[in-house]
Parts: sequence; structure tokens; C-alpha cells
Amino acid sequence: MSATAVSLPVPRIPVRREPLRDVPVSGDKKVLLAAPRGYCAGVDRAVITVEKALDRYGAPVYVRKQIVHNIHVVRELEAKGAIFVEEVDEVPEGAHVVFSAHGVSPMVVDSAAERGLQAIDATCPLVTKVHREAVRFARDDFQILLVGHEGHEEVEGTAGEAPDNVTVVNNPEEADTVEVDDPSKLVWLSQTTLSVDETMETVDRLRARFPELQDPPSDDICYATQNRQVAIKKVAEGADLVIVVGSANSSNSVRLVEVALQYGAKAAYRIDYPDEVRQEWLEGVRTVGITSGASVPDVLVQQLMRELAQAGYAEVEEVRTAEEDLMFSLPKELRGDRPRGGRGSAS
Ligand code: 0O3
Ligand code: SF4
Repeated sequence: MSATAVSLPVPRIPVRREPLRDVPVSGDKKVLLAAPRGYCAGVDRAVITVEKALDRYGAPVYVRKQIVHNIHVVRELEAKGAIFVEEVDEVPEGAHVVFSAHGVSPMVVDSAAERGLQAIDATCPLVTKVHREAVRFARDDFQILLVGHEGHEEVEGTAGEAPDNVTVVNNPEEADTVEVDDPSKLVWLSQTTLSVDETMETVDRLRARFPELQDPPSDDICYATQNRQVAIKKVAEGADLVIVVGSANSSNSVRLVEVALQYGAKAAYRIDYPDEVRQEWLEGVRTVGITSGASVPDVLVQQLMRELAQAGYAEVEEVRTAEEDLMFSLPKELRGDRPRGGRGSAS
């Protein structure tokens, strides 16, 4: 069977062909640049995993689902010889397949093995941690309320570890209606890339109904998601406009737009590429806040800043709320012959 690549329009047609114009506003124009932003340790590891698999085994290397939810990253890896598929049954028998950073359920691992595929698991270790929690609580006969978005790959993977025990709670409203078998054997876990504030609201509403609800052993919303939200909150307080670089299917990127609006930005938009910024967004705007999701290479932010500089937003102030230096080792199949680091950092 031939593989079905994720369909991408190639080459990409620019959205706006004219450069942004430098239109005067009252006062000085300025950019507030959030830090941390961009690549997290799990994304860095996953992207290097595909690159290194290509170096080592040669093209094509198959990848189940988008390795991370960023269209630019997917395009770049496709150009290097990666083939993105929806399911492992699209991969030729015996070939190498990389599982995406969002994780897979045991059913996917089994299907790949049955097909004789050589699987390389790029699941972020912090997602794997949540999988382990699900397995452990299911073994102890708990019902697991998994706060997260139904249909998101990470939620499918985590729920797949214990399908009989997991109930997905999509939002605070669902906390008021979710049905529970035994309120004394109940724990909540979550997707790693949610809004911290909204998740806490969901949990508060769950606990109001089920006081014995247990917390996860440690935060499931990961350090990178939390740090990017803290930074954009600070930026949003002083920004007329916030621009978030990130793809539409990137949960953590979309959350950054919501958080910016909740914390005072007068307007906030998500873009994949800098040419999506519209001239009218800048009308009367003195201060532009910028951030990017955990799956976004910083080169896109640098391009955005160059375009904004042409429109008079040349002064840039970094708003840093945390330092990050976490790195994960590569999947065991690929350890050994290429130094790590120096890519996609937040600063
Ligand atoms: O989970 P999300 O849609 O935010 O995924 P991204 O954009 O690929 O970001 C990386 C997060 C991840 C791989 C799982 O936590
Ligand atoms: Fe891992 Fe967090 Fe990055 Fe997801 S956002 S890949 S959990 S570090």
C-alpha cells in the first residue's frame, strides 16, 4: 500500500505580498517579546529525532501524525524526506516509523509491531509521565477524569492506556455533568498543554461535586506550557495587540491567544507565518506583544520582528519571566553521534 502524506499546499503562496506600512500612532512604537517562548525540550527532541533518523537510515522516514503541531516544521521535514502518515497501516512493512511528540496508545504500538515496523518513539517524556500515571491509577481501580480535549492526539494516547477507566472532561461546564461510578476512587489527570487557569476552574468544579477527588502526583500541565502562559500574561498587561506564532491545531499556541485576551491585551491573533499579519491590526497600536507556542521555531519570530520593524516597531523589550535549560536525551535507537542543543531556544 502506498503512503498518504499529510496534504500540504506546496509551494506556499504568501498571504500578504506588500510589506507592512509605517503608519504614525500617538506615542512611540514598541515590541514586548515574551520569554520563554517557542521550542520546549520535548519538541526539540522530537524534531531532532526525525532529522537524525533521516541521517541514519536515509529517506524516507515515516512519521505517524505531525511530529509536532507546526506546519512550518512539518514542511521542512517533508523537504528533507520525512513522510507524514495518519496511521501505521500506511507505512510499508519493515520501514522505520517515528511516533509523534504527543504520544500514542498501546494499540498503536502493537499495530506497528504486528506490521514489523521499526518504531522510534518521540513521545515527550513529560507526556509519557502522564501515561504512567494513568496506568498506575487504573491498576488501583480508580476512575480517571482526564481533563483535556477529546480528539487531540495526546488525549487519545493517554486515554488509550486505560480505556475502561478514563473519562475525558473537555471543559469546566462538563465538570458539572460528568458521571462518576465511585466518588471515593477518583483522580484527575490532564493533557500537558492546557490553560492552567481553565484547568483549575474545571478541577474546582469537579471537587465541589466530588470532595474526595485526588490530585495527580505532580503537575501534568508541563513546565513549558506554564512558563509560556506566565510570560504572555505579563506581556498582555501592556500590549495593545498580541501576536502568537503557532499553528491552528497547536493546543498550547491557541491557549496563548486566549490567555493574552484574558490578561488585558486589546486584541490577540494567532499566525503561522509573518505575512499573515494584516495592516489593519496595527491601526492605533503602540505596543505589540509577541510570543510563540512550544512547537514553533524561533526563526519565524525573528522574521515577524523584521517585518514589524519595517512598520516602525523597531524597539524591542524582552519580558522574561523564567529561565529554561531542560533537555531530554534522544530515543535510545538514535543516541550517540550528534551533539544536542543550540536550536530553537527561548532566548
Ligand atoms: O499539544 P499541542 O497541540 O500544544 O502540541 P504542539 O503544538 O505540537 O506542542 C508540543 C506539545 C506536545 C508535543 C505535547 O505536549
Ligand atoms: Fe513535552 Fe511540555 Fe513540550 Fe509537550 S509542551 S512536548 S509536554 S515539554
